[in-house]
Amino acid sequence: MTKPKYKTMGQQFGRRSWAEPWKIKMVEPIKMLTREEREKAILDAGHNTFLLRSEDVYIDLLTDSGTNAMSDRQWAGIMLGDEAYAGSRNFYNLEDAMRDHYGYKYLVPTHQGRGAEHLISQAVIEPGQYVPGNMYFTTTRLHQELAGGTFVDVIVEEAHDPSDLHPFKGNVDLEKLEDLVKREGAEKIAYISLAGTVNMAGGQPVSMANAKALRALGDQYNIRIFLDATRAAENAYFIQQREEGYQDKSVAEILLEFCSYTDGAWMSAKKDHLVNIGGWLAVNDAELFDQLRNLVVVYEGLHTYGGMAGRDMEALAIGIVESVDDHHISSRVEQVQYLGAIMLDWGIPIMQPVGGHAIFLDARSFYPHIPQDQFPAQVLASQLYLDSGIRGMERGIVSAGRDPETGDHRYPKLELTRLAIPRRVYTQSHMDVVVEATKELYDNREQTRGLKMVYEPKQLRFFQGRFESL
Ligand code: P70
Repeated sequence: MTKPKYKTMGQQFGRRSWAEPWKIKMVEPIKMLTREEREKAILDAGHNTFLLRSEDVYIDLLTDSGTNAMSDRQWAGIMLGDEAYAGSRNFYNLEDAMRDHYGYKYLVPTHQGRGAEHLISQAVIEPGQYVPGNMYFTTTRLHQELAGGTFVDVIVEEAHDPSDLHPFKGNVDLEKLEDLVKREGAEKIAYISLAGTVNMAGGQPVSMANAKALRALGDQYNIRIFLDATRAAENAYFIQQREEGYQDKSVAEILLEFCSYTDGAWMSAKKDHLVNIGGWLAVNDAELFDQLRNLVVVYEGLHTYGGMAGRDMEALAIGIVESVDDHHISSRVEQVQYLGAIMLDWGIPIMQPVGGHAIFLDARSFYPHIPQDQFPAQVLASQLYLDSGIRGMERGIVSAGRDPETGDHRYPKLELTRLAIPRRVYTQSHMDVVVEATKELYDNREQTRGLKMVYEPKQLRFFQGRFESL
């Protein structure tokens, strides 16, 4: 017999192959437009991928938020919706699931993550206070600012370097934090804003040791810690894979321990929890809970639905349980790792190490000839759509917005284009198409020119801003 010519993907990586821990029961057809059609679509969208119609997109990597595939059980849960205005049984199922897997005492449901950010910011920030955190997130920081707070970045320095291989680039730099506390006084700190797998840093995790040390510091100065738990299950998986002493613990156990070092959390359930809409806020302090429960009825809905339908809460309760399953989480994160490994192997500049939910293309290295105020990451997102109908998102100077004091652009060190992978939606073949398209752009990068902004909204300008080619 002749030597076999072909290798499976596992063999190419020197391991036994594994496959997704699910099979497909229903499909949603997608199509690729012609180059001319895509050209028209991206011009109509002002080079902003948020303004494209989803029907014009071939592989949609705009976000992993609300774009996940629900399981048959979650869909069955939809039929069990108890649409009572008050006291829906689905709320109690959600409360139980949160307590079992996150361990907080009290739950306030919200329509999505930013609803929860709004409530916690209004409740615990006094105007003039600081909110230190491990890198900003757009909506989180905006709500902190709207409540009169000032966000202060205290993430480790390594997080700002796209090629640094630190395994926990989401960690808080405890020295930076303590300096701020000593300089301003503990009473000027509203709380510590900790995010599990830091979105804007490339989906980088926080170690358990860092969370523990943060707790000690919080106790010493009497400062509370609130967790953005949006992708904390993915954070727990990285701890299991990378941190000494956690290899034999389940993701569920790790998540519970991680949360135990914090005083509460907010959640965009549209990510880890595998639903299309939903969120929550949870705290341990009874008095704070009372305050939040009063606020939620003003802005979201009654405290037993908070803007969600009963059926949404049921799908979410089931999603929480599925999200901490070790087989699920490893296949989810490893799919992202697979895409990243090939990109790195092919010399495409990406943020390293590869995070949990997305590949972040390093637009500065991609287009060194395009200055930051000509929006290289926006250019890259636009070009990727034009080349192959793949939709990503700008995460650079446009996302960073303007400094409220000076009015000038904020110039972030990271100028990234994010390709976020929805959970349980795309296969390995889709990942292969993505990496080949990106390589094509990389090979032809020198011809590409910058953009100018022709329409700029005041808040969160990346959502609706418009651009023209230079
Ligand atoms: C994304 C989405 C949402 C998000 C998050 C973290 C770490 C809170 C939220 C808000 C959607 C998005 C939001 C703003 C700009 C671009 C995209 N992230 N914390 O794609 O939650 O969307 O439910 O209100 O990642 O990363 P929600």
